[in-house]
Amino acid sequence: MRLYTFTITPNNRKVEAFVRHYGLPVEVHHVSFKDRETHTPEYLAINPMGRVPALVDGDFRLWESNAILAYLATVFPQTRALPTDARGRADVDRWLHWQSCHLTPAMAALKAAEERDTSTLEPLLGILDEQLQGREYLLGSLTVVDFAIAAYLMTKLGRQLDYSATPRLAAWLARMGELEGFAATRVKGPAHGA
Ligand SMILES: N[C@@H](CCC(=O)N[C@@H](CS)C(=O)NCC(=O)O)C(=O)O
Repeated sequence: MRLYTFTITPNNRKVEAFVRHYGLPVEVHHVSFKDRETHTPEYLAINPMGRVPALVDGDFRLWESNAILAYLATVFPQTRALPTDARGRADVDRWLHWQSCHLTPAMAALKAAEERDTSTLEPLLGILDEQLQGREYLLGSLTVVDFAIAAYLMTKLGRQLDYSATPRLAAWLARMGELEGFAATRVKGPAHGA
């Protein structure tokens, strides 16, 4: 199994951190954007979007970071990072879609904005804080959802946010940062992805 990745962006880091946290037997290949590796015919045959991350497992090629997380957690059930009952799985899907459809666009808009208007993002942080009431991780025990969401809040922008009104979220984020996978994928300096 081979993972094509570029650690410093959150969609890549979430998968790479997952692989490293559980010590999964996945070969991690860091692509070279400088060499336009993701636009070669060979890579476009893996991911026609020309983006990372992408996973190759035999003749199976998978792209979209959250789909990759769910696949890895399914193929390696010892991770116990993906509930198998219908409601548990739906709960995971809910939060993975929420990250893609709400958290990521809100953070992208904030990054693009000239003014630092956090009014769209703040309620989302509040929802996460509420979800963490009485829970160590977002769904109770550690799941793919924690990796998907924490990777965004660990970006340069995420680290600059004010978490004083969301102490449970701040504590969870600190716990996530200490996990082996996120510690191993920490990138220092201004290149840290957004
Ligand atoms: N929704 C996709 C986003 C993938 C994506 O946009 N990857 C970016 C890095 S985070 C990329 O490869 N950018 C390079 C490019 O657009 O050429 C996912 O979650 O995997």
